[in-house]
Amino acid sequence: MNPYLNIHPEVQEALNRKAPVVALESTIISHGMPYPQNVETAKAVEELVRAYGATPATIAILEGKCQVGLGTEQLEFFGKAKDVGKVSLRDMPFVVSKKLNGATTVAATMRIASMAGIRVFVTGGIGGVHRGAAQSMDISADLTEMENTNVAVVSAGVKSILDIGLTLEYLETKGIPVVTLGQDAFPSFYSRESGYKTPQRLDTPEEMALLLQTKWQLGLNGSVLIANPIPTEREIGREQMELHILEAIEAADKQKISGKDLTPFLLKWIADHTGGESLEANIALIKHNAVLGSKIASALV
Ligand code: PSU
Ligand code: MN
Repeated sequence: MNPYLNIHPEVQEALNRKAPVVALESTIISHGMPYPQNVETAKAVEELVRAYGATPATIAILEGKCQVGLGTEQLEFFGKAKDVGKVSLRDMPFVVSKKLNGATTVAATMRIASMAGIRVFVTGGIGGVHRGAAQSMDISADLTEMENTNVAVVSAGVKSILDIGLTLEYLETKGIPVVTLGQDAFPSFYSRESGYKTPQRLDTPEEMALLLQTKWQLGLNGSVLIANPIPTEREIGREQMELHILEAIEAADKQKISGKDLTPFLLKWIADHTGGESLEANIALIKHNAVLGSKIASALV
C-alpha cells in the first residue's frame, strides 16, 4: 500500500470490482472557474459519470495525502479556498511533505490516477507549449507526463492560449497519439476547429478503448490525447476568441506574469473579458467530455 495515497471507499470498491472509474482534476475547480460555478460543475460532472455507468474520482492533495475521490464537503473546500496552490509534478514533494492542500493539474492528476490504477482521465483542456516558448521555454509538464504515464486524457483539444501547432509537434516527438472523435479537424477547446488537422480520427468510444488497450499491450507506455470537439451549439468562433487571447497575452506580458501563474492568469483574463459565454462553453464541454470518458472507461473494462 502506498502510504501517500488515500482512495475513497466508493472508488476503491469500483477498482476492486474492475468496474470503470474516471479520474477528474482539481486545478480546474480551484483555479479554472469562479465559485460557485466551479463546485456546481464538479458535482454535475460526477453525476454524469455515474449516469453513464462509471465511478468518478476527483483527485487533489489533502493534508499531504494524494486523495482519489473527494466527498461533497471536500469539493466545496477546493471550490472556495483562496489559498490552495496549483500542484504540478514539480510541486508534489513540497506539498505532500509539508502536509498541505493542493489542487492537482493534469500532470499531477494523471500520476496519482495511475498510482491508484485508474486508466481514464477527463478534463477540459491540457497544458502545452505556450506561444513564445522558443524564448520562454514554457512547456507544460502535462506533456512530459503524457509521455510516461498510462492514463488516457479526454479533453476538448488544446486551448489557443497555447501554440497549438508546436503542441502537436511536441506530442508527436514524445510518441503520444492524438485522436479526435468523429471529425478530421483538431479542436481548440472553445471551437471545433483549430486550423490544424487531427493526426488521427476515430468515430466511436469503443474504437478509442481498443486503441488504448492496443497501445498498452504493445508495451508503448504513455497517454493518448483524446480530443472531443465542443458541442456545436456552444461553440465560440476562433476569430472572436483570438482577439481576447491576444489581449490576455499582452496583459500577462505587461504584468510580467510567468511560470505556473501564466496559465491561470490567461484563463481568468479570458473568463473575465468574455463574460458568461466562455464559462457556459467551458461547463458544456467538460460535461460532454465526462460522457465520452465514461463510455471509454466502460468499454475498456
Ligand atoms: N488549460 C485549460 N484549463 C485548465 C488548465 C489548462 O484550458 O484548467 C489547467 C490544467 O489543470 C492544466 C494546467 O493541467 O492548467 C496547466 O498548467 P501549466 O500550463 O502551468 O502546466
Ligand atoms: Mn508553464
